[in-house]
Amino acid sequence: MRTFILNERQAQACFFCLMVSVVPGLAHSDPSHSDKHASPSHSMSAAVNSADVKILPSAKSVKAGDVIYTFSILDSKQKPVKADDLVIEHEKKLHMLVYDPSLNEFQHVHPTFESGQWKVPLVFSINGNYWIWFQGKTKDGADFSVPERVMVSGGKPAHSAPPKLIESRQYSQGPLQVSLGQNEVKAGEETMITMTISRKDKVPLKLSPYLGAFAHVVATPASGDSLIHVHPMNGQKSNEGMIHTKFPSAGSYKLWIQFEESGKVVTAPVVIAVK
Ligand SMILES: [Cu+2]
Repeated sequence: MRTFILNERQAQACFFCLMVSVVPGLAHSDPSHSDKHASPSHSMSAAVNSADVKILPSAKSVKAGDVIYTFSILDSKQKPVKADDLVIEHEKKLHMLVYDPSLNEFQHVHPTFESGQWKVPLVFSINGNYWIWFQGKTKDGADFSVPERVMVSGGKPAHSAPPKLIESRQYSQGPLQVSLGQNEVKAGEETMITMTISRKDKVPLKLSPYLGAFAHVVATPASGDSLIHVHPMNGQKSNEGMIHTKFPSAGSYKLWIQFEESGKVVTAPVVIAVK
């Protein structure tokens, strides 16, 4: 049992921090930042075996284009999981993170439960054997983060994979800029990386919470086979977030940082080299 001590202001700012890190085959959920922090300490809760939750997709392969992806969820007792069986987290019952093996294509979507089935629209233009992570929390308090694959064909040729990830802690899109702190990040160690959002033009920055958090940060290594999903705490300044997480192994990680600015969701891809 590890305990992280944060100062009181940080802890109060951390209403919704969830960190889930899962390696298939050795599936474990690591909700070191689980949902509510009334006290200024973060403690690890008991590991939840994500492998107990099963995803049954209606198709393992799809044609490129606009797809309605449908699936069922089974709990540890093989019982179908309906919308009522899940707790709302970050404004949604279920979060799906979708990316191709090159880590160039990324979607974060929220399925709905209709007529006994979960469904969600996805858009695929590039071929590849995509990863899909299903993240949610059952009513008994168990966080799950379960991976699936879906093969997309009939679209544009797949990007080469695995990607060569070159460290880049800055991203800009039009006048918007996201910069991460330059501190060294070591495998297996708790780390705090500052993220700063700014605008290069004269327009004032208008940040609003995205799905109940300052930002959503999703990270995966070049292999794509594990996922970290963490919500930065508010930093000292209103345009600053503090990404508190732990990268399990050395190597480069691709991060997709999502936040809302002037009413639009921005996805900022960056790469961190973990020593
Ligand atoms: Cu999130």
